[in-house]
Amino acid sequence: MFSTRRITRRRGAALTAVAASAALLLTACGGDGEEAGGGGGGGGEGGGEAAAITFLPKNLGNPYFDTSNAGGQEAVEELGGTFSEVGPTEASPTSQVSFIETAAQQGVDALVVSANDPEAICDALNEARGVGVKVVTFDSDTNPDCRDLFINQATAEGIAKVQVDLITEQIGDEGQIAILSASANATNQNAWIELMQAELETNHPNVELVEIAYGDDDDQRSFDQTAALLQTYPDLKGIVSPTTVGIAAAARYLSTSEYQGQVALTGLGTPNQMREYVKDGTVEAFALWNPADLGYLAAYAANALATGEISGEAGDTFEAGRLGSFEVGDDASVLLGDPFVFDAENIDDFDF
Ligand code: RAM
Repeated sequence: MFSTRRITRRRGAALTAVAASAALLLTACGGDGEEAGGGGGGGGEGGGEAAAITFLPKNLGNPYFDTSNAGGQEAVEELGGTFSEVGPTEASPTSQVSFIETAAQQGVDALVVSANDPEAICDALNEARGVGVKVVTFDSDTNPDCRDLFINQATAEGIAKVQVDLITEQIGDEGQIAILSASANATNQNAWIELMQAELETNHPNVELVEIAYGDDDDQRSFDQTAALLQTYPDLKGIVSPTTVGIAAAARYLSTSEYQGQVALTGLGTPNQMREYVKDGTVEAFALWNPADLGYLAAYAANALATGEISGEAGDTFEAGRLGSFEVGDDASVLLGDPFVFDAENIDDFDF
């Protein structure tokens, strides 16, 4: 039905187990405070010692990043390294700069960052690199010259296509749709939106994209933007939200409104946040990858860079624990896999 891979039950069970153990780790380590520990020195001098690795998500308080960072922590602990997580409360372009500077001062071996803006954190990242910190972006990239590697969750084309396939199928391939995105500068959402627009123009001439709204990966703002879209466009047939924060807030709004079941909603969500809205008929199907695997892979890549096992050149290969072996592609990026589609039939197989 969709070009993307559906996850098998077995894979589902494995994902559930991973997410459960990741959640336990997060709880055991005190979760996601504003400042979660220091990091500081140690390995990463080419001698094969495990590294001190700091994760820096777009913002704190987002279950997606709680899960990806728990995957990162799982990997760092397997490697015998030191894991830290820090981050801003707001997903704004420069809100991560001070955290990058602090991590560099502390002498961490590697930073794993999801960028709120492709350019705004580049100077800080390059200064950190100048004092020996390896920089891995994951989830949302910077410009390639500000980092050593990008860990990509799935191809941008694949992520765009699955969302267009889902929404066009759900609205009968005609009518008005809107996009509810994250922050206006987010590298990942902007790349996906550009490709979604191209796919709509080429293959869905009767579907009209009337607006791209921004909820800034903030729950209340995303909720308010959903209300505004529905009020402004009385003929709206669907909303695509390529952000886990946006789709959950939009689903919450729709589920108790007159639009439930009338206006379709899809995009990228976590099964745990979307389960009740799939069960109550607000949402038919949505997509994502496994954020825990993404964080886990990013941590293994960061460790391989920091210990000198790889330099980030195309063709470099490294082992990533339970995920197996990966190869660096041409643009210094590493690909996790394909997006998954979640619906009423499979959503209970997942716990993240
Ligand atoms: C939100 C963030 C993240 C994105 C997911 C799909 O959690 O914007 O960057 O990858 O949604």
